[in-house]
Amino acid sequence: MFNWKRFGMVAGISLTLVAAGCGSSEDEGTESNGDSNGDEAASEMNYGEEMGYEITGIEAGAGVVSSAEDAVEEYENLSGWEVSTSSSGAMAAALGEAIENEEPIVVTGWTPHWKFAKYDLKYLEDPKEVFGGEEQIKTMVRQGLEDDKPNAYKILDQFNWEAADMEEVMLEISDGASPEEAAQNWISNNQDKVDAWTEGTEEVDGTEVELVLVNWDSEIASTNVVAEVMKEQGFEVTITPLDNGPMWESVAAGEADGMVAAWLPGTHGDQYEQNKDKLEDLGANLEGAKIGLVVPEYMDVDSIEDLEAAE
Ligand code: PBE
Repeated sequence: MFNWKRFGMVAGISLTLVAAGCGSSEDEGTESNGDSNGDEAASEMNYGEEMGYEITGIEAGAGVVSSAEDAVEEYENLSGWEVSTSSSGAMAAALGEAIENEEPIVVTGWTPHWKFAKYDLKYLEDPKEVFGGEEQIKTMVRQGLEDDKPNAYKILDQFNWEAADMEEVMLEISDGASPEEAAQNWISNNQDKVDAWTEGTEEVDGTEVELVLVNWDSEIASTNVVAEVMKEQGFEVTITPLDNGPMWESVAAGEADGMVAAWLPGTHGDQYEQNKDKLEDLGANLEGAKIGLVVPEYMDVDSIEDLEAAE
């Protein structure tokens, strides 16, 4: 089957690349004025101006975007900066383009993510701790799921893996595999882990389960792995993509059965507070997650405080 969605995406990215290519020839002209050589030129460069004082964000509802907006408020040197919003895919494309042209870029980033395996990147230090510390990714289900669909509940409860596992799936998807395909490959190479998730459950005959997610690369990986495992157990699984707020609300309202995409305590702290009384927290499915501002290694900045305010 021809994959129109992917074709559209690739075509979109190539067009953007062409556009970026045109833009950067002008920039190069400016840069090659004077004796620009290596490090000296880099430290003299005002990265902020070159980036239009823009932090390249992702979906508007993402926690990392609100934290970036808080950072703009809290750090004096970010006065005049803005956080642009688009999508995780557009952010990744912008990052790839900037790296190809060795241009500066600041993105809202997170771990686990395939970008760290593909590119040399670093988190900017965050002395004011606006982005918080290490986080867990937790599983949340609707109230009543345990009684209605005990086997689905138990698999979701027992789902638990490591950052390296998630990264493996994400990387394969970013290299072009479909989420289902990447999930199935991971499952067949990690049958021991999967067996622990289905332990003590019985197969079912077409019981419907609806999982919700936001189309963040990390959650596409985890949700598809859980869905494929459930399908192997006889469930009919639907995955519904939503924005962050609606993802939480749909589980709290009992419209969806569950999600494996709750980043806590910081990133989704507000959504958790608003919905916690109406959903069931099944605990962490992954430890050691993190969010922050991420830049290419070649940029001569180490801390958020090294960025320059807009004049
Ligand atoms: N993320 C990925 C999400 C949570 C998972 C870090 C982009 C967010 O910022 O809300």
